[in-house]
Amino acid sequence: MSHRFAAVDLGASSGRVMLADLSGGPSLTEAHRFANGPVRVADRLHWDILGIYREILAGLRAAGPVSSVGVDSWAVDYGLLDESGRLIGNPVHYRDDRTRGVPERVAALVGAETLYDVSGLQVLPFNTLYQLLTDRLDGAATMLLIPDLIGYWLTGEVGAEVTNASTTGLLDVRTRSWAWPLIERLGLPARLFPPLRQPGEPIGGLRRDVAGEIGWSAPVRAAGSHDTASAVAAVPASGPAFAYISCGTWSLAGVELPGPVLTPQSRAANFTNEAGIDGTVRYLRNVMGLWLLQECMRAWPGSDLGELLKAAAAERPFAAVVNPDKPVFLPPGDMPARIAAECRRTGQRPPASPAAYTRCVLESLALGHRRAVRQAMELSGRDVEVVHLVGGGSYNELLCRLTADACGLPVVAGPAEATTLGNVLVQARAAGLVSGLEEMRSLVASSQPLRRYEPSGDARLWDEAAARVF
Ligand code: ADP
Ligand code: LRH
Repeated sequence: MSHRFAAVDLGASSGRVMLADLSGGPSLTEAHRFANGPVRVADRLHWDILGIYREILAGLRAAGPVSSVGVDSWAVDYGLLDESGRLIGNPVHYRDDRTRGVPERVAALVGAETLYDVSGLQVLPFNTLYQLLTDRLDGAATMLLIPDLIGYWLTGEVGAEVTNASTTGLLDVRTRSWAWPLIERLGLPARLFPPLRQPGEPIGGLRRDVAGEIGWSAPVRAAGSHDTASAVAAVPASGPAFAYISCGTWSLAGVELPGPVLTPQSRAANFTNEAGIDGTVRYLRNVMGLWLLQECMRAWPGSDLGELLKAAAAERPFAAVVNPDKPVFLPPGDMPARIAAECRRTGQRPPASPAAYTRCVLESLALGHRRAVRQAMELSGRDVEVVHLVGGGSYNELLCRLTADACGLPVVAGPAEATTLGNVLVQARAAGLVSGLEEMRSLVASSQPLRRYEPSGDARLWDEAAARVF
């Protein structure tokens, strides 16, 4: 058997097909990377799902033959299939505002406490259940989350991988099976929800037409198909005393636990209990993430990330900070204007240059990281000695340093491609090449470049800044 595995990793800002060689410590090659993002059509934001699929096929062709293929992507979004298995409509982007008012209506119908007790999920306006309640479901036979939809197109097999299913709001957090009584109470048709599959489970072989198009064939296996589940599986931690921040378009910040925390305090803090690999719970909160900077840069045509970060490092600290998690920052649009408005609203002078905005965004994110890590520790009782920051954000030295200072904890940055590593290591484990989570993590720690940032600076300045925004 070859030790080559392919990961299709679809992030909100870019998709990639990565090739991993596991004959030594995992070594990664990027077979193909392509831009991803929302497409507005009239009053609706979509994903360009067929364009994404075309790029996946191009990536698999470039990768060449492998032992197996795994697919992961961002959570919550889905495609609907009709009776004959054809896609109905074009999947809607989670930043679309079609669910406005729906979480409140559902809470009034079912009770916010009941909802949290069943699913353990934080309330985000785009959770799958809210989206489904706004959708036309009459002609729909099956709902497939994005990685399951791609898996279906590659193999012809339907199913719902459990880590991503846990972001729907319709999975029972205790039993990890579909929450049928809740589904019924919400009036959602049971036929929509396909059988669940576990990370590592075989999905099927590539369809003949797909194999013909890419020039080779291989089995497809379920990865931890929620990108964050794969990323957390590849955090290079040893022992349990760590927090993680999976930092890309979003920052997903929290701790890994053996079971859910469903207390009223946890619900009030809007912490989520998402399903991790091997029955673990990803106890975390969504922090708005580098979306803030991506969206600023869209408003500054020609800007260069490296230059902006260099200039931001020289800017005056704490000139202006915002709560990064304000819902006003969620949709696409003029981000600098929204940040300026938030600064004014909180009695601060808005940043005056792209470098100053960048500084503001990174300090604000560091504050969001600090709040999420501290609350995760408090609410779960878990001790944390180190924060692992993985994902594209781990390249951002200023953000890593600010996060260490804000949290008052060491930050170990990297790997940037943790999601891919988690995806392929779960496949490798299913093939018998790796034993379990612990070995997966130690393989990552010993093979990938990591940087450590010790906390420094005056902690009181962070306390003051936090008091300004939260
Ligand atoms: P996603 O999976 O959500 O698309 P990624 O994990 O790929 O996100 O992270 C993308 C982010 O990583 C970019 O928005 C950017 O801010 C950051 N990033 C990527 N490369 C670099 C780099 N060389 N230096 C600093 N930041 C980087
Ligand atoms: C990160 C992510 C996150 C979800 C969001 C919709 O890519 O999967 O975990 O909350 O996208």
